[in-house]
Amino acid sequence: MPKRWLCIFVLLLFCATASALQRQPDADYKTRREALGKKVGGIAVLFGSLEPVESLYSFRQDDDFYYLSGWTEPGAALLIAPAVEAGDKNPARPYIEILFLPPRNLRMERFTGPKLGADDPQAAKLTGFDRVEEISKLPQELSKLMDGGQPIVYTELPEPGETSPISQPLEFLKRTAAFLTFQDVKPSIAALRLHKDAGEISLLQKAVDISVLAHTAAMKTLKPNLPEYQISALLQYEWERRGCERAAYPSIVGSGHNSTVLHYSESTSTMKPGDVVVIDAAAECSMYAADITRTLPVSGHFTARQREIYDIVLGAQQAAIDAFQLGKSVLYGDSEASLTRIAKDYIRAHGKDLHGQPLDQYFTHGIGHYIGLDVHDVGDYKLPLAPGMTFTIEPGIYIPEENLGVRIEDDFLVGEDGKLIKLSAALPSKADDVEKIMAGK
Ligand SMILES: [Mn+2]
Repeated sequence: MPKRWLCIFVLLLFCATASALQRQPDADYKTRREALGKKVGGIAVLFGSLEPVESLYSFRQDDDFYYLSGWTEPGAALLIAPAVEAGDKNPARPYIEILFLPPRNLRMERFTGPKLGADDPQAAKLTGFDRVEEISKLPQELSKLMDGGQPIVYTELPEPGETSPISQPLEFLKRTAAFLTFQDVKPSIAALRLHKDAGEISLLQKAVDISVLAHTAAMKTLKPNLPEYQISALLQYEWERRGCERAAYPSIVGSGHNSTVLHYSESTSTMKPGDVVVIDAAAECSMYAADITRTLPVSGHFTARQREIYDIVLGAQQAAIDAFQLGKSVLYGDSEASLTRIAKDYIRAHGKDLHGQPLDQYFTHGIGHYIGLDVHDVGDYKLPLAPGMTFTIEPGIYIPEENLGVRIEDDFLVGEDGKLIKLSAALPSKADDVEKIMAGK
């Protein structure tokens, strides 16, 4: 097939699958835009991801832009200006929001599929924004809002030396509206994203549920002498056939010594009888990422030593769950409120390595991380866990000398009532239950 036709074919394939994305009601995104306007107390401008040029990688919208817009087409921008009360020097101004869309390129649309233009009479209705304009109008709309006010714009600033996708549109704005100064809006958006609304929780639950089905299929399929990549491929198949866009992160299927390598993702070894395999894999569905790990015995039964280590890891996870206190517990640190410390203390108090040394030296990462639009989601880790926050609890012990790594990872939500909810409870984690599923019982 000539390269060009292959290219069109692949793009059509992408367009056909992208429609599975489930969007929250328009009002949810608007609520977030209004909240951001209030939070920064000034004008915010955000840019979505740009269309990949000459690239067959599928387009994925920027997380922050998606969070505020639910918009999945490339090259867009948005502007939010909170309502201002009348003062000595300025008249009152209502809340303003505008979505800016790139001009349509009909030649490119033959490759990438039809796009919405700002001149479409349905544009506001289709996007849920009060107003939709062409992106060339952005500087002019900004200067209208700056009348007599502070010329500060809250936007996403790249870190010094970083060439992020944001740099390009930001440079455009700096050139065309030289009177402006810029402040970083990322921390304000991160603070909003940390607390998930009901719609986000149900999307995240769907990603978790489908990941659980994929793990269950892996448990039933695993047997000695399979290459790791066959399990990796099976997982991918299980979530894509249920409409999820992609893996939330590169799947880890690591057996034997590979089970002790935290981010092993080659999946090229053959799984040997008597070894364990760490499967850390989950789906991204409608932009939300799950994150689940199970450790399985390749032959279907844990050895006594494997089960001993397995039970310590599971016990450490349970200790962290039991220690959870609303408004007090944090994920990291050495304080008594830290769930990492609780798990570490548990591991230190239970079991030894081959030299009689405590096992906590083999727990080489933190207890977990926030999950959401990003698998390592944004948010301040110093804040105590509060309602609407979603995160993993994933202790592990990795002993290279014994070719033995065990990690057990589940996804959690702090509910409105302040109780911890295990979103991935449908996937068993007790050693006996795992062996039963593997035996087909
Ligand atoms: Mn994780």
